[in-house]
Amino acid sequence: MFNVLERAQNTPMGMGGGGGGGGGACYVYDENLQANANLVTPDVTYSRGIDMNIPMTMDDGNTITMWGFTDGGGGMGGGGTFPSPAMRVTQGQIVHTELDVNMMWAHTIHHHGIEPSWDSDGVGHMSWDVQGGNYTYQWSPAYAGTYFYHCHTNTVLHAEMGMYGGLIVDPPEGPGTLYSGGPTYDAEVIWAVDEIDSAWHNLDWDAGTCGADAGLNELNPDYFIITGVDGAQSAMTAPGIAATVNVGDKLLARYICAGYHPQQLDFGGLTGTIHQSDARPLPTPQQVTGLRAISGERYDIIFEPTTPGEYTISADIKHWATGEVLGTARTKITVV
Ligand SMILES: [Cu+2]
Repeated sequence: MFNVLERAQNTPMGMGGGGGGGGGACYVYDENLQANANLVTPDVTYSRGIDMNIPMTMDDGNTITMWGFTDGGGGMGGGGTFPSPAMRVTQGQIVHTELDVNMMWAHTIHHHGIEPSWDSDGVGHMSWDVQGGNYTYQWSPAYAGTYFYHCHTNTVLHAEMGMYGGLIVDPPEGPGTLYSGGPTYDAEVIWAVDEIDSAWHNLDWDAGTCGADAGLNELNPDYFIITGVDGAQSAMTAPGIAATVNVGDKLLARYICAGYHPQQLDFGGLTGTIHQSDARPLPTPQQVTGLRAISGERYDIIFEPTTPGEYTISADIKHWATGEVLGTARTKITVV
């Protein structure tokens, strides 16, 4: 274990380009990382490394540094994306997620909404923080639907920095059916709506754990994004976020509230049907023209538009206490 008091006196290390260094860390974790003792032969394996220097160019021309996971390979070699590469598995499969953290800073993977045993839950301090080594998480999704995975070390910061990716669980019927025996769809989009406070993006990986006030109780976002794309303008046309469908097509929107402040969605004149909340079917599907969500929630919404046109989907990010609209991210459904 680190000596917290001693380390708190050290000068925090700047992240710089994401390379080298270490030490000065206040985040306390068990350095005696042990292998997962309960592994069986998996049906699917994902490999994830760490990249803490992912440039994201905003519509205003500014570039923000994001953190994220790579699709295979560990260490400092780059290759990460924001959001991190999605995982897509079939209900009931046994899945291994191999996390390689070949660096001085700790990270984990928590598969949000999946219910594994404690040693595969990836919650820092509760199960292993992974640093300078690798760890294999084992999980098996019991319910089809929309999930996401994220780092759970110094979570307030690491999730805000972008360390998350989509996680889709298909029913045995495969893609095109939301859940077993449930509704079908012809096309799908992922809307992971998030806010970014660019002032946080110069902080050290353990900011807020050194006793001083790092300001992590104040999230003052200046960018509002959808699935890693600036929601000011770019998300209006980004593939996989914006969609063009025919009248009568069924478009599934997999919506993830990936930010911290509550979000108010408006479907711009379209009516959607909420079939699932947090990957569980609603007893009665709900027809809505928008919805409100809080951090970590997911909704599976199917649109079956009847009238050609362009429909702007907007997400207002509202201050958690005051309700003030801090900003809006937008995308578009075009019906032809
Ligand atoms: Cu992390």
